[in-house]
Amino acid sequence: MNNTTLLQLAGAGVLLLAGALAHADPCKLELTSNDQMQFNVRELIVPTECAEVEVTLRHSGKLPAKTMGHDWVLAKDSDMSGIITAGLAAGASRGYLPEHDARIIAATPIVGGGESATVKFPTTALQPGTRYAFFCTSPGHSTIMRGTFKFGDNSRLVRANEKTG
Ligand SMILES: [Cu+2]
Repeated sequence: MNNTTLLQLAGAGVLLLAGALAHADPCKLELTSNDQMQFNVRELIVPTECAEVEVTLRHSGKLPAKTMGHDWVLAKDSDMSGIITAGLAAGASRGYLPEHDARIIAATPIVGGGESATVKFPTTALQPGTRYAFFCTSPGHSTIMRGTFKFGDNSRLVRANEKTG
């Protein structure tokens, strides 16, 4: 084996590594929330090939859950305001989420600064082409902390899941 071959092998290794990073599991999504009451993405897209979706919500801030807690809730767009109202009625002790509410497709618990939470759910409840929303149910947050969730629409997958800052 001469030096050129070794260099080629090393180069191939780097390419393989880059490929693995670029093609991270599209069924596992991650988003971040902060002390400024923001999610870092406005749109999440899951390809229809996913039988199960895993969403991890991180809180990159310092404020505790009591004052700046966030959750990640998924529902049909048309169910969002009803869930938020019911969540307010449920109150802080229930994490601002109504119990046993069939409209909620998935939800994480509320996290404070430095914490994270993960939720896994099957895609059997999702239909391609339906407009879904993700949002935070902490009081007043959903006016800013909301986004669109799509099942399918693979052509826009890479761009949409890119973090916006
Ligand atoms: Cu929030």
